[in-house]
Amino acid sequence: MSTDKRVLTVQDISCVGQCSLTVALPIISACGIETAVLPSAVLSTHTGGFTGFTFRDLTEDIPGIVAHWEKEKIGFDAVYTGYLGSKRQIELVRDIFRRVINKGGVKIVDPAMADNGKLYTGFDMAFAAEMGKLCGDADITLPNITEAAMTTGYPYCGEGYDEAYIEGLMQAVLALGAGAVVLTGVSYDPKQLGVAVLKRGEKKPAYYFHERLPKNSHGTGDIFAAAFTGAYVSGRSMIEAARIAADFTVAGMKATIGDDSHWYGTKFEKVLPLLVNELNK
Ligand code: PXL
Repeated sequence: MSTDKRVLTVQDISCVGQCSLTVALPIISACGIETAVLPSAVLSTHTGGFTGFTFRDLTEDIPGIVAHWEKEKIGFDAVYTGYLGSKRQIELVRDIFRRVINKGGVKIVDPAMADNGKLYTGFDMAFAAEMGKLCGDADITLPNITEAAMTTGYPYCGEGYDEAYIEGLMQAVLALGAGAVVLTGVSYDPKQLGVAVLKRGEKKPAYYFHERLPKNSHGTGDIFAAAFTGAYVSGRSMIEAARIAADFTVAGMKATIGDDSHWYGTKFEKVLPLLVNELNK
């Protein structure tokens, strides 16, 4: 029997915008992993800055797709979910977790719905609460600070926080039921930004910090989550996968800074060889 891993990723396809599936498919594939997709919606662009985008909801296609996979005995070693369009889609993803994951398979949930204290266009707090349930089903969930606060009801306090706040926030995510939390966008020093990893049963998170760049770019959460999934499924530990994914994301941001016409995305394609080389070490 093959020992190669197969990952399913469930999220929208934004035709233009370097996010969600147009990021996950190339990045996880570059990690040498077979990547199956379940597009939850088709949008002409992402919703972060474009106006007038189209949105075709594919919710009604999901049950038939999953039933077919079950009939064909198709299973996955990991399911990684990102942006989802509705509460109903979240329910269907929870059902996917119960039906098509191989024994020992991993559930990775990026609750891609908010940043900088604000929900993305089209979401409300009822959606955030439903996303909290999906995070609770996950073996590993990858929120930023805003998403962690909104899915748990923990207070959001912007930039002025300390280690006790971050550790309390991470414990609140674990209390949803998740096996581990990988929190992005953590900073205790204006020059550095990083990731904190806390597993159920542990008191203190492990941290990985990298330089903070002067400008953010769009889609970095999706790039980080896809690279984390690729590295973790390739056999790296959580903190190693977080380091590899963070370094890759920063390299993509560096390739983007300076091109103001590229406000809508991050040029991760330019730095894919770095990720491949790192995983081949
Ligand atoms: O990058 C997250 C994301 C994914 N999908 C869609 C989005 C966004 C963020 O804005 O709009 C459709």
